[in-house]
Amino acid sequence: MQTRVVMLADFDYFFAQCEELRNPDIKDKPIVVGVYSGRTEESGAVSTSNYIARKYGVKSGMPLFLAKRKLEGTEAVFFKVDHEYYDQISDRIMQIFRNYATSLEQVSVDEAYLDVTEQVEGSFEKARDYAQKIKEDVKAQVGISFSIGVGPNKLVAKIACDSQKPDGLTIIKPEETKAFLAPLEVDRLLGVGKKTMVRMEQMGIKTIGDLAKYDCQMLIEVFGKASGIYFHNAANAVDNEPVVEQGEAESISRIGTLKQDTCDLEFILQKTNELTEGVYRDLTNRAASFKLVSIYVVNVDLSSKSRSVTLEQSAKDKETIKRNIRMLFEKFLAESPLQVRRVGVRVSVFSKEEPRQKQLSSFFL
Ligand code: TTP
Ligand code: CA
Repeated sequence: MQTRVVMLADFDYFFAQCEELRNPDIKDKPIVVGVYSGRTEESGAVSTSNYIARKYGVKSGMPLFLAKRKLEGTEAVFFKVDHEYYDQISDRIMQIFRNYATSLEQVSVDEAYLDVTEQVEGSFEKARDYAQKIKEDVKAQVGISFSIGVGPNKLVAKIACDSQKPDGLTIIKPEETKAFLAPLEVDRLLGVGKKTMVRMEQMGIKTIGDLAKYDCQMLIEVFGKASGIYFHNAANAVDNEPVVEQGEAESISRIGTLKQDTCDLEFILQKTNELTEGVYRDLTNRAASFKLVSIYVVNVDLSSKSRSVTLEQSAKDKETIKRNIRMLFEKFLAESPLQVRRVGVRVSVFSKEEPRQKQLSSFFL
């Protein structure tokens, strides 16, 4: 197989940078973007903050009152999340990326993989200038900075990107991958959570280098076949996952109208559980698995919104759909004051049995 050149672009302190973009005069102040739960003026959590606020110890997920306390005496500015605006900025950047890549895989609102092998003729030397050009183009057209990691596959590109932020550009050539990964702790690998990390530590595995040397058969015995092989390959920087356009996934969805307009989570979930049954029936008929779960909401004022979550590993079961739908609605209701009229459930499907098809219909039609 030809050596690939894969990039991961990850926008810097994204929501907060978007706020800086439309309020340039506050660029030098700490900026916090939060989700306000609405219970009291102060209740809610930090979505993200700019790097100035991070210096004071502000972190994503932290309660807002704590962030306020840490920033006391500064000229900190607080914003409420505005997903619609961030999505627009994100879409504009993704469109620019399309001009630079053979395939583009958007993994979240602020992250995308680009396969640029052809464009740089497989050369990691050329990739540096190329990445720089993409950064400059986006900066000039949209005004947003981001970090880029470049590697021979998605796994290395992602860890390279994380290693230097903000405005980073980290290139790991194929011959450097193992030495680059070796000293890092195992939890830098996707799929190694707290529990796995503890288990590995008991086995004497602390770094990715330790894991790379560990007997693959033993890993299979402890973690099962799929995970054992995955950990072994990942630690050895082996990852053949292609950069796949999200649009190539076909989706299964159901939409329905609630008996009454509401903001009540459990009432909404009764409806989405019904809809999930239909989605699940189609899913099993096609023997398909999914990696993306989405909700669709039509509010009383007829405005519509959607929210999605990408799973770390593809799934096939109903419970995973329900659990993620609940999580998405919990988040959504905490952010949106409007009553809900119609709701939809969607999974994006990757079918093993059939060849991938282009998306057949637009969202929820
Ligand atoms: P991240 O890429 O994790 O963070 P970031 O872009 O703010 O900062 P950086 O990449 O420079 O470290 O997340 C992307 C966006 O997702 C972020 O701007 C806000 C949102 N987000 C949340 O809403 N809650 C969270 O807990 C996290 C981690 C992110
Ligand atoms: Ca980011």
